[in-house]
Amino acid sequence: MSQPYTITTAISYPNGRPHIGHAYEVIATDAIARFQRMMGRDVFFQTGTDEHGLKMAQTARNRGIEPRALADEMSAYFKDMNDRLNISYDRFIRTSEPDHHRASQAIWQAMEASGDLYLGRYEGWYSVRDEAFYDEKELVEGEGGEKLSPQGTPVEWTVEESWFFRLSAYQQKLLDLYASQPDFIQPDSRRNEIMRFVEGGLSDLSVSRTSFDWGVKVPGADGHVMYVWVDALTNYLTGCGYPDDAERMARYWSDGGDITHIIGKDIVRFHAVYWPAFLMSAKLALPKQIFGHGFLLNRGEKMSKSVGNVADPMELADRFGVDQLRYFLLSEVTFGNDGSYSAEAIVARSNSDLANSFGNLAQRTLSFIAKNLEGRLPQPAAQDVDSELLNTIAEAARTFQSAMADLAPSVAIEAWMRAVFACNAYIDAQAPWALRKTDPARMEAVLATLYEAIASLAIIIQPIIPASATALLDQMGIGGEGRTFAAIGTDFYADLRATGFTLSPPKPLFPRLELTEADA
Ligand code: ME8
Repeated sequence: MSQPYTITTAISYPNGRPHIGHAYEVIATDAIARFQRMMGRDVFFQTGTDEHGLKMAQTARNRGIEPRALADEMSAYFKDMNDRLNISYDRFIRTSEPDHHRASQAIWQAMEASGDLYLGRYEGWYSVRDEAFYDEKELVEGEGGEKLSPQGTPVEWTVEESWFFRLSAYQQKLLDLYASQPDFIQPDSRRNEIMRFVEGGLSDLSVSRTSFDWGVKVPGADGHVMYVWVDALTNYLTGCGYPDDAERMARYWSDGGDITHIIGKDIVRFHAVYWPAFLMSAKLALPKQIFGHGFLLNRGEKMSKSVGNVADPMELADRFGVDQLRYFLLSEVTFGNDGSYSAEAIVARSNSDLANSFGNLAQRTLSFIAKNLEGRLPQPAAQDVDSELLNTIAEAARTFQSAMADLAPSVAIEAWMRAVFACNAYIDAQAPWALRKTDPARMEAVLATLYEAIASLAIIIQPIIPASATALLDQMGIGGEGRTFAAIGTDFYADLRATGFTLSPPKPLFPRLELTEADA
């Protein structure tokens, strides 16, 4: 059986509609999941919505509706966004689902059995916006002298009876984990931040609330609901079958398993400190890696509702195309760093790479074959220049694979783009249209090289622009079993030539995008 690979996004708060930051995270994770499936892995990819907590309860109250109604309404937008963006999730989890409540109560009981939970009284600062507790020493001063969280959000003084998790007992175990598994937190800048935080000492964590009831009930403690992050983090286990499906757990959540959490930089502390501590306490396997990606900025500015510069990913997809948006986000932003988006940048990137370079290469080659060979597929008769081009593409395929395995999609795309350029240089140098009269046999060999080259480029780029790559491979007659990295560099369309497949005049894949006044 193929090797399992578990990958997740953060689950989003459905207190409003999804924004482009949410879209970015699922698109990046989807590209990695699709890539791993191409590598033959048995992928479990989960995303979803984080529906409990004070933030949801307050937003619902302000709208005069029940939290569940808010969650139902907004979660649907997140699911629709995923489907529209061609996200190949295996499960879209909602933390209000019964199996998730069951998993959260089970991990609670496991932590209790380890002696790590005790009843006490919380007195301290809480940020509803971040759903986070902060130590006095972490707070910063706002412009009006008010206290703010390190993320710049308002904090309120909170006093209530609460269960506590003995986080302080895990300081050394966490430091040992970071030392023995240097890739546990990536990129390195995030790892250093977390190590400094843990070295500074850990206070026990308040893990239940009594002032509201929108959450998972604490087993055996009437009036207490779990702190939203306890249940939120547990979503990863729920999808892997915890606590009832031992077989599924053994596959997707076991010691030494390949488990990756893709999250944004603002929530690395929850994933890299609290989460492994909870798992150690409950005697469960740890993930292999926490990757904290950067933030997307609107023309370099932080997005905020009050500024009114929060982009709706569905609008961008409708306006520019799903694959254009996916390609832009993954090529433009180095994964791990912050990045900026604007209509101009999306249009420029899509036109230069997809329309003018790759699309045009495919379009002019395939129309030429359809017209001049009456759709018959060209017969290879390779010369050195032809093999050189195909070697360049095979090399790009290898670079693409290692970059994707390292969670570096922009590096992978760059390698692909260099191969596209090499093809365009080849077509200009070989000028098949000029050979039509002078040397038809050589013309055919050149077209055969290009056919293989273009199909290979389409195969490579599938995880990034799945719909367009599929459409191109369909037009070219390359079947599902030929769409693997292993096929690249072999004469994988020999069978297709033998079947007498006829190529129809190709449909353009990437229209040239234009800016309108509305984009300014
Ligand atoms: O944090 N650019 O939910 P969330 C890129 N429910 N990524 C961004 C972003 C931006 N401008 N803004 C937010 C939560 N994100 C919790 C997670 S996981 C067990 C619970 C990312 O809706 C953010 O970093 O506030 C996070 O990874 C994800 O979007 C959901 O954010």
